[in-house]
Amino acid sequence: MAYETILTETRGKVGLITLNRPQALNAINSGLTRDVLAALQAFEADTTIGCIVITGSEKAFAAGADIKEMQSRSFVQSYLDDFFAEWDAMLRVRKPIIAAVSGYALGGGCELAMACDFIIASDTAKFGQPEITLGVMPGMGGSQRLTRFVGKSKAMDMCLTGRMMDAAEAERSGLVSRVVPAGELLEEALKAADKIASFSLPAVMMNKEAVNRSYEVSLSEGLRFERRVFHSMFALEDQKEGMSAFSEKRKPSFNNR
Ligand code: CO8
Repeated sequence: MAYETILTETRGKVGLITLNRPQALNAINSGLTRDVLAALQAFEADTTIGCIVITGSEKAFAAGADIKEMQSRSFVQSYLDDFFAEWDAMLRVRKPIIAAVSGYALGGGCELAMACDFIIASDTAKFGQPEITLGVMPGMGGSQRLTRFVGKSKAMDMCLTGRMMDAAEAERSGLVSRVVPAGELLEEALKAADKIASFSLPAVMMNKEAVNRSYEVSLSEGLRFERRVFHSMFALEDQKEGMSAFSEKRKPSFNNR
């Protein structure tokens, strides 16, 4: 499929999506929304792919929703279209998605990164929810996900003042899983993705599902869910292979069954 606002490629078992609207610092317009969601669905359906990476440019992961496209919207249009609800499709992607963030991840850009399963940041990354400076608020999950990542105090600070958080603060606060030197960002993200893709895909997907469940349910329900999924994993050929390989002191060869 031909995309206008992103580049896609496969690197072994990893699907790579590069946001590519340099003239607008990868601002998220309707075309980019359509393209990213289609690419995610294509990688999800591709049985050779075990992990997906979304990245941007050195200067910007994405500088937010496209303000110029949004500015003349009306309430009725936004309500009837359920503006930005199409991003809910990202939650249905069951393979892991890593955000590799360099430069600005602002507004919808920060929200897109947070909708991924984890964020690897370059030391130049800057995160923020500056919607307040435009007379609005986060609309793609920022007020909810940022609060879960960094806690109420910092989330309030970011949403109410619109200030940016640098990579070191983002790592300290639990927003990103690791920070790497700018020149090594893609390599490190692809290395992590490649590692994930080398494991049993059903086991990877069940791990993702269980961690995500912890955001939605009580601890006791989450523990019950984890235990049930854990029990079911003994039906996997890959569980037999993984544990046999350990006992036999050899590398496992998973076949996603
Ligand atoms: N939308 C549209 N165009 C943008 C955006 C954007 N978010 N960000 C940058 N651009 C454009 C600029 O207009 C400029 O275009 P041009 O050359 O034609 O003037 C080009 O990208 C380069 O940008 P700058 O010249 O501004 O570059 P600087 O290096 O000087 O500054 C900044 C970089 C600080 C990132 C600056 O561009 C900036 O502040 N951008 C806006 C950041 C922002 O406010 N983002 C939040 C947007 S709102 C949002 O995301 C809400 C999401 C949820 C909404 C849901 C509603 C239901």
